[in-house]
Amino acid sequence: MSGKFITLEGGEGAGKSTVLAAVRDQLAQRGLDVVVTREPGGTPAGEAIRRVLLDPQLRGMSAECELLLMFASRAQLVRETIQPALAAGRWVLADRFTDASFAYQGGGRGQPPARILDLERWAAAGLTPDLTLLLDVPVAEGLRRANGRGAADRIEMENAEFFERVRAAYRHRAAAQPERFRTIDASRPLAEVLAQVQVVVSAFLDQSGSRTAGAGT
Ligand code: Z5A
Repeated sequence: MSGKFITLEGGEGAGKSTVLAAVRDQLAQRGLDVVVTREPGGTPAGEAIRRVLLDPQLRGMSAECELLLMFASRAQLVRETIQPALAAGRWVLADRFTDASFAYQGGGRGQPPARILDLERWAAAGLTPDLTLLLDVPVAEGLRRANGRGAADRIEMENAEFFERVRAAYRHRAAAQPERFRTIDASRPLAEVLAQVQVVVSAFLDQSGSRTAGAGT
């Protein structure tokens, strides 16, 4: 079976970190060689960029600067980690990817989608996930969960209206690309969320296996 690229997306407190661990285990149980990564970050350069992006002291950062830094991190991750892994037949599981830029910098900050698309083609080498799990949770519930953690980072300091725009952009994107997105109702109890994710990933694995076998690779 050739390598595939799976991403997890969602707003604040949607449960990505929790679900990511379960998906990683599910892939590993199928004997797949899995590379787990995250954005922004995932490489030494990307993690340095992440520290700048999330630094609460840098609240004056412009939307343009933020967008370019997100793609600077992504450009490095694609070339240093994702493309080599996929070329070697490994599977890549990422906590966020370009859909987050369409949601946060596009929906949240109002950056034009066409600009983000240009960056996706250039900086992210046009790489698109094979499967994206969107963990969808009402903003108030997500913020309630996230507030249980430590001090807010620069982006977490945004108001509820910002996160409503982010959520709307994610949902709009998922509706426009149903072949790639699977939307999970992440407001349900964790056990139910994990069960639904497992079914979705199983179906994807079965489909990927049969497609690969059919292609004779
Ligand atoms: N960002 C961007 O703007 N543009 C981009 O292109 C990219 C990113 C790539 C860092 O992302 C920030 O960068 C992020 C988007 C922006 N900013 N914000 N805001 P990140 O993914 O590293 O950080 P995050 O979004 O802040 O992740 P998170 O808040 O940690 O969310 P999570 O991983 O989805 O949540 P969690 O830690 O798994 O769960 C949160 C809590 O809820 C925890 O206590 C869980 O036990 C609990 N939980 C989880 N699921 C449930 C259910 N179903 N019921 C009850 N409780 C639950």
